[in-house]
Amino acid sequence: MPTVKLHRCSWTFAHTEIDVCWKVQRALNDQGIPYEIVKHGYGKGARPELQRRSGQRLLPVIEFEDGTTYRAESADMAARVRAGQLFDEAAAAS
Ligand SMILES: N[C@@H](CCC(=O)N[C@@H](CS)C(=O)NCC(=O)O)C(=O)O
Repeated sequence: MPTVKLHRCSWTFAHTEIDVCWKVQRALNDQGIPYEIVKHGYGKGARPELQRRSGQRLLPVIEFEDGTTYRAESADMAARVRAGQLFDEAAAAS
């Protein structure tokens, strides 16, 4: 299975569903999808690299091995992971 990078906040209040990054991280854990964490500082002005890669500045973002990125509402991202469709290009296009 390919490895992905999970771009997420550098901190977390608690491992709860309120933490949007953790929501996606937990889905990856539960699905057994290997990932590396890339931590980002907080603040909309602090993420020029994320902006360049994904075209926007919010986290979480999943980066695939080919460098393409996936960003949606965290609940939708987690649902796609849990549905086993993370690597499904049809899901990405929908
Ligand atoms: N409703 C969005 C919220 C995304 C969001 O606010 N992400 C935070 C995670 S820390 C963020 O990037 N905040 C920094 C900012 O707004 O610049 C989701 O669930 O994905």
